[in-house]
Amino acid sequence: MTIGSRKLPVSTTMLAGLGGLTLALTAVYGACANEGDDDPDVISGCTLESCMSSCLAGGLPGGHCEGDLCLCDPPLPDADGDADGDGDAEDLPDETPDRTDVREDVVVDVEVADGETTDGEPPDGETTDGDVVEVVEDFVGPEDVGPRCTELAAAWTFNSGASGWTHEAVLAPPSGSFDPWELGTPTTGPEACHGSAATNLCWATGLDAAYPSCQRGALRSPTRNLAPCASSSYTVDLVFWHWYDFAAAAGSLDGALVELSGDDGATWTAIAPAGGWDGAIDMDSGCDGTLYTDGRDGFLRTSGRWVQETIRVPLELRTEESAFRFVFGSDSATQAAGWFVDDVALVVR
Ligand SMILES: [Ca+2]
Ligand SMILES: [Ca+2]
Repeated sequence: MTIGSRKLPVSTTMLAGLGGLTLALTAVYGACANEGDDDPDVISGCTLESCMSSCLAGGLPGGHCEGDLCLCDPPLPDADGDADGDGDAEDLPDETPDRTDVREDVVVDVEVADGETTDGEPPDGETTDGDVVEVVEDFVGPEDVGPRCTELAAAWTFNSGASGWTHEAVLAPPSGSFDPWELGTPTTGPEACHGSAATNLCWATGLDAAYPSCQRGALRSPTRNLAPCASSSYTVDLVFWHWYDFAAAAGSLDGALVELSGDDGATWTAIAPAGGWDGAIDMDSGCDGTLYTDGRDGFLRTSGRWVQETIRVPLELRTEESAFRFVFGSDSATQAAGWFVDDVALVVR
C-alpha cells in the first residue's frame, strides 16, 4: 500500500510537544541551566543527590557531578525514535496517547494514490481514485499505561534515613549476630560519607570499628517496578559510590559483591560492575555455617578512596519486582575497616 502524502493538522498538543522537546534539549547541558543558557551549571558542592534531583525534576533521566558541574543525561528517544515519549514515530500523530499527551481523535487528510486505499477497502460510497479522502482514525484510549521507564530513575543519599532499605544476615546460623550493616556517619574507614552534604549518612559494615568476624550481611534495596524498562531500547544502570577495606591474606580474603533480583528477592544473581570484580573471595573455614560470598567473585582488598561503580541491570531482571543488594562476608581471621556505601542511584537511558 502506498499513500501518496499525508497532511497532518498541527494541533495544540503537537505544538506543546515541540515546546517540551526544545526545553528538554536545552536542559541536556545542565538541568539547572537558566533558560537559553547552554553552559553547564555550577552547583557549588555538587552532589549526586542535588544533581539527580535537579535532572529528574527537569524530566531528564539522570545526571552526575563533574567537580562542581551538574551534568544531566540527555533525554531518551523512545524505541522508535519518538521525541515526545508516547511510543509513536516522531512525525506521525499520536496513536497511543499517554498521560501527558491526551488528545481527541485526530482528523488526518490522506491523499490516496490511484487505485489504492488507506486500509485496503474504499470507504463506503466513495472512490479513492485521485480523491482526497477524509479519514477519521479510530484511536484507542487514552488509558493509564502506568509509569514509563524514564520515570523510574531513582537516587538514594540516605541522608534522611534508610529510605526503605533493609538488611539481614544471609544463610546464617540461627544464633549469633552476622549482620553488621548500620546507617550513620563513620568515624572509621573513610571517616565520612560520600559527598559534602551537611548531614550526611551512609551505610557501613561498622561505623566506629572494624567489622566483626564471620559476617554475612546483605543490605537490600526496596523492591522496584522496572517492568516498563524491559526493552532493549533502554539501559538501566545501578550506580553507587563505595569505599572498602577488606582484610586480605593468603587463604583469608574477605570480600563483598552486589546481586540483583527480578523476583522480589526469591533468587539473586551477581552482576559484575563495569570495571569487573577484583577477584574471587576466599575465606577460611573457621566460621559456623555457610559464608554466602565465599568462593564468589567480588570486591577485594581496598579501594583506597570513594569510588563509583556502575552495574548494568540485565533485561531479564527488569521486572515488576526488581531489587538489588550489597552482600558482605568476613571469615574468622583478620578483620579490617569494611564496606561503606552511599549515593546509590538507578540511572535510566
Ligand atoms: Ca549520604
Ligand atoms: Ca577476615
